[in-house]
Amino acid sequence: MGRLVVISNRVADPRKTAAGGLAVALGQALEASGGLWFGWSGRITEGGTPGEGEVNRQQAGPVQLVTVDLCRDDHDAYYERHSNGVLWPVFHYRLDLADFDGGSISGYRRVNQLFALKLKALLRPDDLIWVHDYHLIPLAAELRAMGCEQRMGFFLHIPLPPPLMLAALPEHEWLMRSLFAYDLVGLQSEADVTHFARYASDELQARAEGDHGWHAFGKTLQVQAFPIGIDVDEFQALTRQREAQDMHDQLRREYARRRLLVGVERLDYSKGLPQRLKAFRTLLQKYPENQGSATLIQIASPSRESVDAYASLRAELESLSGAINGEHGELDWMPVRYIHRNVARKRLPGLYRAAAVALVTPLRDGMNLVAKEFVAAQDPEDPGVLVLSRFAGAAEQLKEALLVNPYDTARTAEAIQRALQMPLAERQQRHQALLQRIRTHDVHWWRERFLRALQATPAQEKTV
Ligand code: ADQ
Repeated sequence: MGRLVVISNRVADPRKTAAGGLAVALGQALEASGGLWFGWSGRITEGGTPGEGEVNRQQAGPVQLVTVDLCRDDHDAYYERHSNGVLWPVFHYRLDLADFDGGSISGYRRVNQLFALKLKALLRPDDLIWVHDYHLIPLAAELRAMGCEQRMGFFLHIPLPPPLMLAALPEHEWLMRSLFAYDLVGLQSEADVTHFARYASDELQARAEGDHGWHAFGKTLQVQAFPIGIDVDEFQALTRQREAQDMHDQLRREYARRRLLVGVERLDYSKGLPQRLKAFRTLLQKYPENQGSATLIQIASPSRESVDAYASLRAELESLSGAINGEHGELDWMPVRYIHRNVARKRLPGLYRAAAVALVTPLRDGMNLVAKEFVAAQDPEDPGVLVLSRFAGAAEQLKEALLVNPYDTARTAEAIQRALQMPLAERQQRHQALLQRIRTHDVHWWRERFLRALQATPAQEKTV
């Protein structure tokens, strides 16, 4: 294999312990090939010139980290207004939250061009290029326009919506056509692949070719589902470490006679947090045996706070959790512990393992790694139960979870009650099956399968 070049909006140093499973998994692949990781530095320069940015280089073992600073205008237009203000909501089926007027296709394109220009100077002819996520969809098209002929693959971490919804984007044809500059496009689920197929044939008049190919604009693009996984071994090792054990023991002591439920995510409207709190409130109302016992620890770390929809979601959650505690709380017990902060990655497995039930109930999610981490962290002798939204990509794989429609408050509450009451033998059985699935389809399987498929794409004319 040639050198691997990974491009993503943010670049992580794979050697840092705080790095998540994905950074570690990509880091390993980069290390093996002496690779390059390229992206935004996270720095915003005030008063810089749009379309220009300083390049920073750092060596992390055998991996070269190269990042570009963005000026304030570029950052706001590309990252905040277009990627997070328009693409994120539309791809998550939330047309009502997309700020179409605030979007900036020109800023989005300008930064992709800037990245392409800076990256091109570093590329070798036999590099294998792997671009990540919705911020960088047109990157390959920009590189091709500059004459780059390397094999290029793209992985979309978020869902791909149905054609009708995609067409809400004013530039949907341009955006989807730009995917054909890649050799391989990876999506999270079969549902996403179906959406691509319908869009490609109906809107782009693409013709199916072979098992996964789509022919249009004089070239063939391979499109396949590569459901992302976690590093199960790494996560289980984390579960055995002191920080996680201390967290677990402390919670088990504190909740010795109570039942613990847990939710962990970034505070994001795609994660279904208000709906989850409402289902939890219904659980307390409808099944009074949970009064004084069932406690929901909801961690929602700050995210994208400058986008309006996130600020109002935060206010809604604060008011809902306050209302539930006001209605149901007792002098010595509060039903909701809502925490608007990050939890150290090393403590997370302890929190998962102490919980009887995990509530992973997004309204829409590309995959959802928290669901898989929860399964990995359980004690197989006495495992907790996963309540999972059918709208998470993970639901295609994790069939043994209790699948719910998070918009259906009463039935979600019913499923939570069922989870709380599930007999040990059933919990063990379900957990064993789930663990098997996340083990077989872990992050290494995902990465290797993608890279093998990318290398196997047919050589062809590279311009689009
Ligand atoms: P996210 O939307 O960020 O990822 P997710 O898949 O759940 O969602 O991954 C989040 C990661 O961050 C997990 O490893 C989790 O442990 C950690 N995390 C989340 N909240 C945290 C908190 N409050 N404190 C500490 N750690 C926290 C996007 C897509 C997903 C897709 C992933 C990977 O939206 O659908 O699964 O990319 O492709």
